[in-house]
Parts: sequence; structure tokens; C-alpha cells
Amino acid sequence: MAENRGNGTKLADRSEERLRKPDNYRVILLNDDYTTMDFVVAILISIFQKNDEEASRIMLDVHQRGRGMVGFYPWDIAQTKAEQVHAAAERKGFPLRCIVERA
Ligand code: TYC
Repeated sequence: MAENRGNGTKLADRSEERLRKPDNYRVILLNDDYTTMDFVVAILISIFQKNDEEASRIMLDVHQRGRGMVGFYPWDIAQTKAEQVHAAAERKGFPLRCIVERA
């Protein structure tokens, strides 16, 4: 039973968070009209350790479908990778975004 702590956070919610299994978050890359294909491929290689072929395939998939899964990671790694993507894109002036979703 969830205990109400008076701050909007129920104890059960926090316990659930602590018990969450690792490897159950996916990083989803989003398409846009401005980021270059080469930059997306470079990001997939450098931040997500994809090889050239897989990086090109994922980039084209996202380009055509609007979004695509890049990988599954524990929560903190998924968040860090998303932040690295956003920081690298901002440095180059690209609007590239990715999101982290519960798998
Ligand atoms: N749509 C972009 C272009 O035509 C390429 C692109 C692919 C951008 C994947 C973002 O996540 C992305 N230059």
C-alpha cells in the first residue's frame, strides 16, 4: 500500500524505483530536418559504439520513420548518453534530440 508522505511522493513509488531492474530503458533518436546525416552517423559511432554499417542503417531508419531505437541501457547510462548527444549537437548548432523511455 502506498504511504502518502505529504509531499506528493508515495513511498511505494520510491520503492518501485529502487527495485527497478537495470537494462530497461531505451534511447530513442528523433529525426529533424537540419542535422546532417554525417553528424548523426558520427554520434552513433562515438556515443553508442555502433559500427559504420549499423550507424548508417539506424540513421536512415530514423530519417525515414521519424524515430528509432538506438539501444537499451540502465537508467543512468541512458541519461548520460542522451545528455552527450544533446551537448554535442548544441556545440555544432544542430537540433538533434533523443529521448529515454522505459522499456
Ligand atoms: N533528416 C536529416 C536530414 O535529412 C538526417 C537525420 C537523421 C537527422 C536522423 C536526425 O536523428 C536523425 N539531414
